[in-house]
Amino acid sequence: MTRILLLGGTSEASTLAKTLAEAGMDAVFSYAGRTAKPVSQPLPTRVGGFGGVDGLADYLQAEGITHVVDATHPFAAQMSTNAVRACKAAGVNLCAFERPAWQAGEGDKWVHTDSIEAAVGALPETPARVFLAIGKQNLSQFAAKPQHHYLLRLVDAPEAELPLPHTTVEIARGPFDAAGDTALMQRHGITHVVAKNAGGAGAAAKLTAARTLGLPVIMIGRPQVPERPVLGSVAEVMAWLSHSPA
Ligand code: 3Y8
Ligand code: NAP
Repeated sequence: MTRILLLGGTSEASTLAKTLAEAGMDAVFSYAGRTAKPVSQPLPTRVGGFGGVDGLADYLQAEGITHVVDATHPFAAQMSTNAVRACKAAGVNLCAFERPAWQAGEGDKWVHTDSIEAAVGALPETPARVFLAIGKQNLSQFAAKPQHHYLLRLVDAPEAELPLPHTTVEIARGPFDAAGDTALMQRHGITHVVAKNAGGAGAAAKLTAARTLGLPVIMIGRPQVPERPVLGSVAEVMAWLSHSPA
């Protein structure tokens, strides 16, 4: 009997959750608990970490999970790594449901970097006005360049003091649209955009806005995760679920 654990937190996961619910499949949706009020899902939902690889392997066993779909974000590398290890240990089927990385197009001015630290290094020395649309988990690295004014877009208002001296905080949960991001970046006189190569539509608005405004984008490449089957559409995931052994 197929029982699915859907590791969520992205628009792809939400789309898949809807299809699984409509198909009446036995599935559990999982959030990390990173935001105060995550979007509700049409599936039974659990929130919070599993307790590392062993915690996840125990969960899979205890819940009789037969299939794990890792639809977390390409930058949720720890979760994805744990899922590979735990599913191997528990003998449970695993696939990733992931959107392709963005590619620079006509008129894009991208500077490719392979880490948050390299993105900090790619910022100029002379003071600039930087749209830092990478959430709140990696802000402290940018304290190495305090001379810039940072526009921060966060899902929840920060509890602790921010590690940067000159900031404007915008509280918003995507998905975002290009017109809104263009107006936002003009209003704040943005000169540089920093983005993670998330892929997908939900975070792409700022790239379209940067192209419109002729601004450079410092693009952070995806972290490495261990090999596992990667599918690119809901239809492929549904086919995988019906063809792989329960
Ligand atoms: C908690 C669930 C859905 C999912 C929507 C997508 C789209 C909107 C765009 C910008 C970039 C960023 C950030 C972003 C986007 C979607 C998707 C996506 C980027 C929620 C959500 C959770 C999170 C966690 C949050 C991180 C942060 C990253 C903000 C819900 C809204 C910057 C990633 O405050 C924090 O601690 C935020 C943490 C991880 C990255 C970071 O390192 O800070 N996402 N985002 C999930 C959980 O608990 O398991 O609250 O409803 C989901 C979404 N965020 O169902 O429609 O699919 O990508 N999320 C990035 O791309 O760089 C914003 O502002 O332009
Ligand atoms: P991460 O760094 O890869 O994971 C850190 C730990 O958080 C994991 O080891 C796990 O804890 C827990 N965790 C992560 N995702 C989980 C999930 N879906 N369900 C249960 N536990 C989870 O993850 P992250 O980058 O902080 O991402 C956290 C959540 O935000 C994920 O749902 C992800 O899809 C979503 N998100 C992240 C980004 C991003 O830029 N990173 C963007 C959009 C959405 P244990 O080890 O205790 O199991």
